[in-house]
Amino acid sequence: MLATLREARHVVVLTGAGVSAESGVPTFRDAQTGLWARYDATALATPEAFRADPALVWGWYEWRRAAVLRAAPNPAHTAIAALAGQVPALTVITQNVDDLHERAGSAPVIHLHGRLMKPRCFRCGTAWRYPAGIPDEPEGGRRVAPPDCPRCAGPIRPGVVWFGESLPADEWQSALAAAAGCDLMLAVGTSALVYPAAELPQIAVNSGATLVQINPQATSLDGIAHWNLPGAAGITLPALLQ
Ligand code: BV8
Repeated sequence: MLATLREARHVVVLTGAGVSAESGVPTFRDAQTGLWARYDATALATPEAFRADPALVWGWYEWRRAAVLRAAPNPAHTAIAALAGQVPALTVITQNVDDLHERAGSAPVIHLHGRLMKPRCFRCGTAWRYPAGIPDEPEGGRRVAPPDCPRCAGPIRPGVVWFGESLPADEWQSALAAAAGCDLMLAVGTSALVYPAAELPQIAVNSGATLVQINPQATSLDGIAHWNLPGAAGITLPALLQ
């Protein structure tokens, strides 16, 4: 496999929530904690949920934002950032909404599902900025009313792509092109359950690329990956890429 890595002209790294797990950021499908244990994350990450109870959804995102602000990039993020200097072309595609790839030095990063740190108005789309500091974690189940948009008084929403919302067209087209044009894809820490992102590994394999999966659990990618490395990303990736 290392030979493949050394010979690769264009490497794509596709990450999911598992790449941030060792940074202490909860994954989407691990048991949620506290208040959130009662909720299915996919039920909270929708525009309908936000319309129905904006304070509940905003509170959940404030809890997650606090976790991201308290987190630091882990060795997986660092190894991915270092890869940029080791291969002719590297494309980092993430399903995650945190900024840990950027804080580890990866740039640019294709964020298929938006960015937590880029809030905007739910009604008029005006960009908004979080106040400085780390929010109190409404772990105890406190609802937190979202701020009002300074322009139209609509509610501010997280800058993420919710279920039922389309992916940003430019990001998706760039991800498709990279998957179809790479000769090696590392799929790191994703359950490959969310579409259309979950289509990217198959697109890469169909285009002749080698697919390497890094995940301690089995996923639907096991059947198409050329290499399944059943380990934690923060341990497996540095060992693989050193
Ligand atoms: C859309 C932002 C058009 C919010 C997220 C087919 C085609 C198109 C759409 C669909 C389709 N089938 C179904 C759909 C609808 C839907 C969908 O996919 N539903 C799922 C539930 C079946 N898709 C959509 O709605 C998408 N929109 O297609 O637009 C459209 C428009 C209208 C109507 C229809 C279609 C939008 C999807 C984006 C949703 N937003 N995030 C937020 O973050 O709050 S997705 C969310 O799930 C996160 O981004 C997360 O990253 C992502 C995927 O999950 P994973 O990253 O894989 O995380 P997960 O917890 O599942 O797994 C973690 C993995 O890590 C595990 O395997 C674990 O073993 C592993 N792990 C743990 N620790 C480690 C580790 N690995 C390595 N090291 C470790 N230490």
